Amino acid sequence: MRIKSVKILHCADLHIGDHEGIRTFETIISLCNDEKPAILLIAGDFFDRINVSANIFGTVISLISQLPDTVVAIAPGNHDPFSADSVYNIREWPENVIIFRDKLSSVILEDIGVRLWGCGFTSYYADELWQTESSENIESGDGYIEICVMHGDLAPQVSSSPYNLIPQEILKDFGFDYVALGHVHKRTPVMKAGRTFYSYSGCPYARGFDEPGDLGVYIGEVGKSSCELRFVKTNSRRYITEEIVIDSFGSNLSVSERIIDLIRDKYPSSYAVDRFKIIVKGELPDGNMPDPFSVTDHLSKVLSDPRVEVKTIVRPDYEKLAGEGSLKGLFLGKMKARVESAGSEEERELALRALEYGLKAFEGEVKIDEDNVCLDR
Ligand SMILES: [Mn+2]
Repeated sequence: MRIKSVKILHCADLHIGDHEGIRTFETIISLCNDEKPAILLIAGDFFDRINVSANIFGTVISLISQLPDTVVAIAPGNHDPFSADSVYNIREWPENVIIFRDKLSSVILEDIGVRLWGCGFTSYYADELWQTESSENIESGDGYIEICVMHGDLAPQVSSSPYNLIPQEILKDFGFDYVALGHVHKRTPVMKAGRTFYSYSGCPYARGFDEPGDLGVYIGEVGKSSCELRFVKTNSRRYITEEIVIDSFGSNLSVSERIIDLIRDKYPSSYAVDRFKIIVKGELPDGNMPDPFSVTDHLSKVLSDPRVEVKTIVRPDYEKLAGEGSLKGLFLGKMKARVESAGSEEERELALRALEYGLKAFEGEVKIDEDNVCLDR
């Protein structure tokens, strides 16, 4: 029997635990309804934790039941290990769902010519799950398309990890055609080692500003030594960090209006749904600094739950400061030279910041956490 290729959808790290995770899984299921992959690969951290409410589990099962003809293969991760008390063990799953557990094992999907491999965390940490129970040779030459799903850290990107550290050799030498990986939330391109294609699909929606840009899943055809996958976006909103540099400060309202103009210009069709973190920078005369709370309030009228960080620097008035006491004057002279001889923007910023704190120290104003000017709420 020879089947040329099989259509798959590879997703990972949904961390289902709230509405946003469920909503994203709905999007993935509706993609499956349109695209009709033979296998839906879920490469771990499907749930955010092992305790899943009956309500969430019921919703997940009713979504999966929309795909009776799709094999749903789950490789539990470090957030949702297949432990005795996990949702994988204590609940009833539909027949088309395969849940891998412990070391690498395989099932043959005769109809579609696939030997499906997978392993699964059984506790929060795992070692060498990629090893097979038996020392069977994976590439047995019988013509099946060898697809593997697993959760873990990939060497040599990391050199040690308590999360199923996967050596490069298993990608190169095990004879898989495609390895669907989960755990790393940042998507990688589809890469190749030896004759094996592999990728991290990344998390399919953002949960914070450390997960910027468009996020989604991989869909396409995998065959013997062939792999045609494309990225499909599934997130409804992006997390975007923007910097704005100001050189004068009139009022909180005017700064806010400048920010809103910038955002509307740059993201005309999505600014109302995307989430923004705005970093306000620039050199301003002493005593002139936007108030992050006030700016946030203004922005909230247009943006959804914006965050504002004010990182402006005091522009020193050397002339005004020149007549100060001797020690302070000495400090001022030295720091002025530092600022003026700075070789880069970063160095200049650092010198100005040091000058600002130094002058405050003379006034007895420096407190612990002085640089914590971020408004994070
Ligand atoms: Mn993980």
